[in-house]
Amino acid sequence: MSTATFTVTGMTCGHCVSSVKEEVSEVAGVTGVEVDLASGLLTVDSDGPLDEAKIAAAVEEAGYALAGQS
Ligand SMILES: [Cu+2]
Repeated sequence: MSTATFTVTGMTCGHCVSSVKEEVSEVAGVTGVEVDLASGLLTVDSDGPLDEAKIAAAVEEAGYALAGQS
């Protein structure tokens, strides 16, 4: 199990947080997702190495942008 932290831009409210959580949760291997609205931090737990491109795609699917891994 590993944990990676990313920065997401564009989230403004709790609904945004829910959308990001929902999409990122669907990425293969992801076992847990936490989003902090104030800081824009996205914390992803996974049971194997994470494909950052897939996380970025999921965040974009929700309507936001991945600013990078932190
Ligand atoms: Cu919102």
